[in-house]
Amino acid sequence: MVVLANPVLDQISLIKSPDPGDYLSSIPTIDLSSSSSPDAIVRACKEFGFFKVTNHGVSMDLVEKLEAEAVKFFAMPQSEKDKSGPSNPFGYGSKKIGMNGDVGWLEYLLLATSAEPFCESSIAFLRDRSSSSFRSALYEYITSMRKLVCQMLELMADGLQLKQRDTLSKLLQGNECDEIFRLNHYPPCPLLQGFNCGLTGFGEHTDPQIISILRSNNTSGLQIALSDGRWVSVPSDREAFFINVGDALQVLTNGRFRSVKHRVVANGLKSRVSMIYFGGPPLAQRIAPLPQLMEEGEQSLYKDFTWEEYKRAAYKSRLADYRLGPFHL
Ligand code: GA4
Repeated sequence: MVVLANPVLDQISLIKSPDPGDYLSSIPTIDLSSSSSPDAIVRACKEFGFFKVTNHGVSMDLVEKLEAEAVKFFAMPQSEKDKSGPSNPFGYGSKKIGMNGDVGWLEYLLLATSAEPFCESSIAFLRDRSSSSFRSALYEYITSMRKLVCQMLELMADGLQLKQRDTLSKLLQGNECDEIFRLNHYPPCPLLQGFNCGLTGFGEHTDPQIISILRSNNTSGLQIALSDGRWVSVPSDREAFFINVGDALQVLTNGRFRSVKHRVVANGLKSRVSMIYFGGPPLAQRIAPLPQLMEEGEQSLYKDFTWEEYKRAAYKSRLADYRLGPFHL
């Protein structure tokens, strides 16, 4: 057993470093400019619940602008960042994830972004006059994520041969949507040097929402679980976006799409910064398999529930729990 003599690290579990062969070499890549993407997207959602998109049309200048703002935020003195915390569940948080005892080697800013303007937020940093460049970069970024999410959900609907292209995308439209944005900073952990292991940055979990869009700097760390349970590392790509199918989309497709289990391993040497957009429906939205998808005689695998019911249950769970378990029929 590896023992790292540091009380801060006591509660955070170690993860064995991947062998070179454990890198996901053929990560499903969806070229949004290609006409074959509806089929490819559906295949990736069924097999992995995960893929990356290229030619997405989101300006790299915008991505870099927001990333630079995030780096500035995390570089502020601890006492300044603490003014926006502790996260409950929104705001600045460090090491504690959620409210049920999960910990990881990271600090983060978790924001509910459906309610604008951001300067009216309850989070001190977002209200601050000096954060206007952060707010405008955030606003622009969120606007492009909404567009991208819509484009992808329409491609999924095409690939699933749904008559109405907006069957899925309309679930994420309007002010009532439950949209969350997360900035994560995984600082390097020099104590790990020389050990063949990494520290849990963000422990294994599935995302509760419909879909998530992740972008990270050029630092590896993201791992996904394949359907046989094997963990593989995802090579970083700062120009692409990585997409996760969430629990709600697994239910909407009656289990055809797979909500992907993923985790982040912190790096010994390099800082990792990621920005994640989570698309959730309005709280009152009923989450149930789409009738248009069901084949003759096919039964729903899940009990009927609303997004609000699922979210409430999710916030009572531990990160690694199988949250859909209690909703299975
Ligand atoms: C996982 C996906 C998103 O990051 C998140 C997380 C949320 C939180 O950090 O507050 C949760 C986690 C996530 C699922 C179970 C609960 C809630 C932490 C936790 C232990 C913002 C989300 O929506 O669900």
